[in-house]
Amino acid sequence: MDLTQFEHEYDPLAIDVAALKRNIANKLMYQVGKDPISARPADWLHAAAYAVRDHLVGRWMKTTRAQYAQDVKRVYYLSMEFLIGRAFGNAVLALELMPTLRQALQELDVDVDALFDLEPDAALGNGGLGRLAACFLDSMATLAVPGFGYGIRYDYGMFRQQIKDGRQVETPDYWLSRGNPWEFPRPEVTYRVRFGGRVEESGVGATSVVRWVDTDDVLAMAYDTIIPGYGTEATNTLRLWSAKATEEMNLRAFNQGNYMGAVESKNHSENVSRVLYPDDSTESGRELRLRQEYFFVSASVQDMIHRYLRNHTTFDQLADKVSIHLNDTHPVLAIPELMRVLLDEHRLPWDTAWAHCQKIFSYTNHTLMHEALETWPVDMFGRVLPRHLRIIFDINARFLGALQKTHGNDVELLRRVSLIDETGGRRVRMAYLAVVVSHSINGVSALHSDLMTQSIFADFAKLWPERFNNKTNGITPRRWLAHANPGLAGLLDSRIGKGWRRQLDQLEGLRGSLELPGFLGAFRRVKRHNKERLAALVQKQLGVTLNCDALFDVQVKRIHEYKRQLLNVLHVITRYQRILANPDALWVPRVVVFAGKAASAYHQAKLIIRLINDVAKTINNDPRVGDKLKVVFIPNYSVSLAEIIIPAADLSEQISTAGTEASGTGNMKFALNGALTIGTLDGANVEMREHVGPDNIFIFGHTTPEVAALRAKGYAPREWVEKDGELANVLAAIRDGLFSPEEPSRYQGIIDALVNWGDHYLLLADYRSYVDTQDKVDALYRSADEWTRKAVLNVAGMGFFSSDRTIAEYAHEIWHSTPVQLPLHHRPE
Ligand code: 4GP
Repeated sequence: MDLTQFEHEYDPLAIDVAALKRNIANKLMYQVGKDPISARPADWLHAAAYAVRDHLVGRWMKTTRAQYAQDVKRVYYLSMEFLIGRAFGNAVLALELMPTLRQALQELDVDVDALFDLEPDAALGNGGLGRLAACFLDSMATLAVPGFGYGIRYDYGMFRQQIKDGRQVETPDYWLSRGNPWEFPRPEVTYRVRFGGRVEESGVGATSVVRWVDTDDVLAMAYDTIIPGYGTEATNTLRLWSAKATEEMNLRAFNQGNYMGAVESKNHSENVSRVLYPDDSTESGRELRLRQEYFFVSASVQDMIHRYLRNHTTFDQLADKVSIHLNDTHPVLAIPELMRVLLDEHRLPWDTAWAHCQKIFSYTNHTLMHEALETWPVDMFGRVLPRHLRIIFDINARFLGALQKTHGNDVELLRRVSLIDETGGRRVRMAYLAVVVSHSINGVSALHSDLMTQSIFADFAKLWPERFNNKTNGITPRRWLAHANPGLAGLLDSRIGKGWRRQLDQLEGLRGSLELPGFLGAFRRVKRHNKERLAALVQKQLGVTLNCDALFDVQVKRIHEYKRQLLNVLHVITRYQRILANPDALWVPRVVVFAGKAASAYHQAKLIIRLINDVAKTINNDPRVGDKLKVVFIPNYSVSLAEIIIPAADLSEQISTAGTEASGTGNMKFALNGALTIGTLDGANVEMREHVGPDNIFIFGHTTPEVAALRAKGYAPREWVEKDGELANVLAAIRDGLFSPEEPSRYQGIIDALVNWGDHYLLLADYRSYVDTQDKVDALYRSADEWTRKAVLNVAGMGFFSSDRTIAEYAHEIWHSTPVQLPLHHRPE
């Protein structure tokens, strides 16, 4: 291969196969400590990762130096979750190193694709919120927005999901067991994080001194990961905190021979960064979550203040140099923490500290679900963070006092907006705290941002309308197209050039290819190839053979009642019953793919997983059905699995009850990869319809106002069953144990939820419209060119949904940050 054709703008070594090969061999010997003769694939993975990482380090230092020299404003993105997935392929892509790497490894007799597959996912997140944070880091680096991601380096990420006898079984995900070549441990960057104790106050008024004493401390140690930008030398840093005990062990206990006791307190304090989701069904689990939240924001606030003070001697410019973005409410403790640091440690007056905070903080809401809005019992809060509780009470008193002045003694209003919920046990309302302080509060799609100001934050939106805004989510085209779908990426390059990776709007140019002879066929061949890739995975993991001529109908996302995987199942059963009733009709063959995890204590979601698996087993083994319908549940949904599944989809299921899905980002990934959407007018589907054109998306079901109206007039699910014989048959099949003959009543809980307990998410009300729309899907799929044309138009219309667009909006309108200027690199002659 002639590698000189790969012009490389920044890194002349990137096309030097011999140098890379030498570097990999060196890393294997001197860093991994292995002889090539005995090296296992995992050793090669590490050696290659270290060699590739070297190429990033130069860019990283250059960016950091430029950031200091230009004294840029930094954006600190605080998030409990960063669902970044694998780092290797992403780094190789950013460095445009693939051809060189491939050849170097080939010459070393190592299979590069097998190496990529060995890397564990960094599953430091659960779903959309964490994955959005990862896409944002990628876009911030690509746009050279000087940013830091701050989060927790969980020892155990999102659990590993196994399916045993159709049921979800959770096992720990010890993703670090083989070490992580992408992180730089920074033992010298360690901060003390305090818990508990009590508050002492001396003096009065402006001279009063508050001390937080007798605390129980943990150390937070930094681990840094480089976030490469694409098509730029700019990088950013993801800094994750790991808990270390303040004392390695209790020496006295050790000397007395009490070895377990000697390390007990160490283990206890280090628990704070152990797991992503502590069990929230117990008081101690909930308290651990509160401790985690404080742990990481305290370390992060200390770190950013430390960095600021390296360039400044007063706090006057703090708000010009620091933006803190709160990714949902989990990091909201950063507010009282920054107040504490400024008041208690740097002795700023309250009003000055407060004014800084109001300019520094901004907040994104990601869900309207009431149960997801965090509140903490005042008792627990006061026990764990007594100083912060005082600060929150002070903020609240000033806020309510000011409100009284402007709005009179409207007791109802004061009660509704207070930072302390006094109904039942007293609780601190974290979302309200975020809203009272932040200068910007945004939702994540046009619809969600509207609903947010009409529902959960209605009072505040009246008080401060100027603070509320929308920033529709986006996804990074690097990972979700260039990396995940090399076939489509190659086709796009040949049609519209390579610029779409940074300017996703250029996809518009595809419209001009629609009439080109051979283009639709080429597009279909790419899809076919991706379907074969997925079918091979399914064959290997589940032993189910898929027909790649079938329409691949895919729903992958967390399992949750509002996302309505169950509605999808109702359609699958409908189709099954229709096939049995009329086996010789010309069916459009379908493969229905599910994947997703249910929270471990979410009984109903786990029951849905089991039903999917039981239905799959029944249908897949029914000889009357054959290739006409197959159903698979692929275990352990993850970023790397999504990278295989999404490019293979023909149909994307985005079927949440209107008004419940804040945005969705899976919807964008599918359309970008040439799937048609079947969806409700919910979240970002609404905007997707505008961008891809209403003729190129299958919309069904009640709209948000219709949902509200239906509920208001008294929704009676039973009536919907009574008027729809097909629906009644489907429910009867579930109820009578057709899919669980060994335990016919297994799914009574599902029937109850739908028919007897009010069908909260209106599945039955949307069933008919959904099934009829699925018929339209079949009809279109029969006409291959028509289908493909619409699929292409979906790709063409997705420019708006790049996270680069989203981040550019955040940077301009919320953070007011400017990109770091990187001096141009001159290639040696
Ligand atoms: C998710 C929302 O459910 C999803 O609609 C949205 O696209 C995503 O955030 C990113 O904004 N919320 C969560 C969560 O993941 O944990 O609340």
